[in-house]
Amino acid sequence: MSTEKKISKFPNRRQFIYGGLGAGLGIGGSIWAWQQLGRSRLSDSTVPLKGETHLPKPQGDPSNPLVFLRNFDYGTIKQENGRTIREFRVEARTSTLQLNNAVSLISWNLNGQVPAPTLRATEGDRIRVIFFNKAGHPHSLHFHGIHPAEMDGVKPVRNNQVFIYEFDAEPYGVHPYHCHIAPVTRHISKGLYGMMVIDPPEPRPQADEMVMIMGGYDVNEDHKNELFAFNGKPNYYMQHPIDIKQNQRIRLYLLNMIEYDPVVTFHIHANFFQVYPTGMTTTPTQSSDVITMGTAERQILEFSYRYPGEYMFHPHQDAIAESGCMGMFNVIS
Ligand SMILES: [Cu+2]
Repeated sequence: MSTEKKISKFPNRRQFIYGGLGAGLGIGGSIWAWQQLGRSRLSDSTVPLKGETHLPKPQGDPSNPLVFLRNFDYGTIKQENGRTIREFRVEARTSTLQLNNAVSLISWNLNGQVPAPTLRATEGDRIRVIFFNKAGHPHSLHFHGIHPAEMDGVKPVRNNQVFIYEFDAEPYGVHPYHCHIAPVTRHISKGLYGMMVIDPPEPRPQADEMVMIMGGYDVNEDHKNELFAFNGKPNYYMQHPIDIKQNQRIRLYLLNMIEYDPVVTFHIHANFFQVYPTGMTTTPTQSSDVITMGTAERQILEFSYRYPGEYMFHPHQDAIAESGCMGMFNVIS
């Protein structure tokens, strides 16, 4: 099929973004105006209380980006031969993902959610991931980290088969995991990716912790992304700003899983963050308000907001931001 024919059949990036909203609203130039439409806030912000070491688990559907944001799966803890085992159960599925009012996508996912659950352990634990492929065709799970070749997750797990990935949680840091079946671009951009957080043996100081994973969607299968998102849903955090508290330390586990576009930045408004590269340090190495990340690169960023109000965050590739990778912090006094 010729490229021209494909283009004429499918809406362009701008049409994807504005989707069902655009048609009825006569959008001219202001992205701001429509972002106000349908805006609502969920009241499930989870901020640590003084003296609290373990945050309550956010309630609700983890495919809701506001729930996903602060939802960490610590697995089922078992003791075997004096070691702590963290056992995770995940299931590959194929299901429809509604990206906006007009656009949906057949996603390949874990447990029905894009991104996949955020797995969390402490360095030195043993991680056991029981992977059941019910997606209809072969997938795998490839974890970044240090492990033997047979646990590297590049071999296909066929439909209706189970594979158990087991390895030591090392090194501490923020690591992606994803399907590694060719073409990997397609398997990742359709949703089979997530984050694994490995905490250092000495825990990091208390903070309001959140996960943000940047992803892209090649909706018309032209090997380019038409839509982008933080945590799966384009523009979700513009329509549902993330409540945070004034002067509260935010710890952001940030991962870039955008295929096709090799590099993005991440920028926060009206503030600076401290950078812990790959999450592999316990002291920051630099401060900035913008950081550059290739695909699969990740960082821990820490910051707090001095003044109440609403502040955008987004890649500073503004075409990507304007195609769904945009969000807002709502700082509450
Ligand atoms: Cu796959």
